[in-house]
Amino acid sequence: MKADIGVIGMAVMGQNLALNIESKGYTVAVFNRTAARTKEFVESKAQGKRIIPTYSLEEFVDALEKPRKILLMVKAGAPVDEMLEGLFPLLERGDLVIDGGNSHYADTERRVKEAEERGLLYLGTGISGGEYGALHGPSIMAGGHKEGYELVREIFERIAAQGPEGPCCGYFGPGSAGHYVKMVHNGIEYAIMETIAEAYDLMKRGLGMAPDEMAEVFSDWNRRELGGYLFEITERILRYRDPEIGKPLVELILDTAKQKGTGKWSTQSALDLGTPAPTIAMAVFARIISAFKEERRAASRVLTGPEPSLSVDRAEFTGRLFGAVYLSVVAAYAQGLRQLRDASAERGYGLDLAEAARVWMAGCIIRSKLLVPIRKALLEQPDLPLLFLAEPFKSAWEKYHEDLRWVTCLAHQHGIPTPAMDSALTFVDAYRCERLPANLIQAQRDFFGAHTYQRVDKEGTFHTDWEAVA
Ligand code: NBP
Repeated sequence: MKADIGVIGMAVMGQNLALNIESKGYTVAVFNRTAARTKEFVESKAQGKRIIPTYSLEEFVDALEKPRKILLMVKAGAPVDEMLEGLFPLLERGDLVIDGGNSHYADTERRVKEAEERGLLYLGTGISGGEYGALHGPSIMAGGHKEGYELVREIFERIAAQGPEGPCCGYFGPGSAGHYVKMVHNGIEYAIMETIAEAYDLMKRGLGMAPDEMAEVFSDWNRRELGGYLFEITERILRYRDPEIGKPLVELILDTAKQKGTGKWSTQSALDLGTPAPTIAMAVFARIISAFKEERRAASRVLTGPEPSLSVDRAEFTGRLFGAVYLSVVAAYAQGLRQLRDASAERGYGLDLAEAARVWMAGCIIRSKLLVPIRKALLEQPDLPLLFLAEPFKSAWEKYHEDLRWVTCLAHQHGIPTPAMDSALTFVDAYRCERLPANLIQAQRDFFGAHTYQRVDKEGTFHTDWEAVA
């Protein structure tokens, strides 16, 4: 019996995706560079299942029904190229390779072309939801050869998380469109996580709240329009106690966060495109600063600042913190979606942003109740420049912007850093400002570099000999 699909890479994601696909009635061939891992997987988790272990690439390719469908779940970067180098020569015209890892979109663009030159089909596919999602229903963002997507559409639709508006998988466009959407998804994820961390810091250091008390606040927010995966897990994390010590585990965790790449790539691409994604960027920088633990420890003894404790009414503060967090989270989606819009225009992806919102509704880290009104706004106005211009976000800005100002102002007065919330506020304040001080910047550029400027009172390009006049 030949397999319907093959999975290469038997680490966490590959194993769970193979089990998910098998559970939907398909036969799956599996292969891993290190044979012991395949053996262990098959013996521990795949007994009695339609899973065919293979121990060479030739055996793996032979085990597959034609046209072959191969899902690659190996570490992003050079391992993908190494695997493709061995795999491509064994495949036949019309076979499909799907890279389901977090590959950089530029690598995917190159690999799609390499596959095409060999008559093969290729899909660069972002898969979100981590280990749990891979097994029970991930969110799948595919891009590359459309015919390739049609070959696996049925499998993807069956293994994906089932959202309120259909299975959370979709085809986003040619080339690297799928991996680009997944990268920006991760950028949004960074910004929401940083916003939540700032809210936690304000409640903990500012109000002196205990983890259980903060969990109650997150529980309340979860029941409201902010509810979503990251808020749910935060509530659970805050309630979790270390079984040995009995203390909240979160307080025992070292405060240095890693940033593996996709948040950084998302920001790098935003800079290249000239699209504003400051809240996502600040979230990446916040993690970078957190990693300077020793320097921070030393600086904390040298650089003074105000006491973090806030003398405010707790209920009023947490009430207004909701508004600040709400607007910051909307800013994260607004910036990410704007980046997708600009990338699509520049790279010819033809992205459907409402479809991205639909695919993010379940199975992924940024799933949120907010995606329902976000999708509605994008369906009504597919070329919407920024979420804040559409309802219900326009009204939310009016309702909550004073809360965001009040919360960040208090944070500044008490020396508690809130880079994501600050950037969300200044981003919208700059976006809604008809006249920014960039006129002075243009004058400075013209002064020192003769870069010229345009005027508001007449047409043309101008240069002034500022030294002569001054
Ligand atoms: P890892 O990213 O940890 O990669 C381990 C796998 O890559 C193993 O199967 C390993 O084989 C294989 N591999 C390596 Br390392 N170098 C190789 C090479 N040169 N040739 C062939 N195979 C090689 O696995 P993962 O955490 O399951 O993630 C897989 C992909 O999915 C990654 O791109 C990841 O970024 C992405 N992703 C992960 C998550 C998550 O929650 N973990 C979520 C979403 C996306 P070996 O056993 O022989 O060393």
